[in-house]
Amino acid sequence: MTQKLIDAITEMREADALQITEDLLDGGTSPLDILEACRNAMEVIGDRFEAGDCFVPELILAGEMLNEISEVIKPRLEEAMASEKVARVVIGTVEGDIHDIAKDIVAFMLDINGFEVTDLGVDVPPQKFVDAVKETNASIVGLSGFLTLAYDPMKDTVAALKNAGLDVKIMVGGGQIDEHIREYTGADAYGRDAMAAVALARQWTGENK
Ligand code: B12
Repeated sequence: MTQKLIDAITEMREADALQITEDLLDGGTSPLDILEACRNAMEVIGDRFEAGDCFVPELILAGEMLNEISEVIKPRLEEAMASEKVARVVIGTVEGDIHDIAKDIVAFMLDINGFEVTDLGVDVPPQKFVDAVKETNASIVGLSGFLTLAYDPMKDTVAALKNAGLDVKIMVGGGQIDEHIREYTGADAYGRDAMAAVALARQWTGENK
């Protein structure tokens, strides 16, 4: 059923993708299945990009389509999920890195699962994370990064948060990040995907819904 949506996204048919999303929701398809279809579509586009079969404008358009689809499904997901916020999370893509499609999905999933999310955007310097944690009193920080060049800014951000004496749990994730890199950065945990981020946040807040 969701194959039509995957096709519309990968064929860059923006209006169709939105219409199909509405139709799927009206037909009873779960918003989570729609998110999974978006992830599959992004995988196809990522493979094409790496094979030289599509280019930067397509990647940017795909990112915009995913944002629009997220906006359409968000109200439906919120209806089904808890509305009371359980804890505060600060998230961002670390300094030097502008990949935000995946970070947006993680922020979105945390949000609809009851976490109050402050999204600092992309290319975020360490001090900005420190300031945001102080301002929001967040107990969890999520660092996203896709570039090899993001490892050091991630490490610097973890160090800045620790040096500021803040009592936060830090999770890292993104394309190239794994347990090895987590250890290098000094973060508390690595999450493979948005559901892992939600599971970690729940574990850290004692929330086991
Ligand atoms: C889309 C894309 C872009 C887009 C980004 C658009 C956007 N708005 O984000 C654009 C075109 C802008 C771009 C630019 C560049 N890119 Co690029 N890009 C990609 C691509 C194709 C897909 C990444 C993506 O969004 N995947 C979709 C997401 C949804 O998939 P996902 O990873 O499964 O998502 C989950 C996890 O990542 C996890 N997660 C993510 N963050 C977090 C955080 C936490 C806390 C947790 C727990 C989990 C978590 O949860 C997500 C949701 O489930 C990848 C290749 C690839 N296949 O990964 C290259 C790739 C990441 N890019 C790459 C490069 C080199 C660049 C450029 C330097 C290219 C250039 N020469 O200009 C620039 C970087 C500029 C910069 N300073 O950042 C390289 C990185 C190589 C490296 N080792 O450093 C890659 C791997 C391509 C390649 N093979 O060469 N890119």
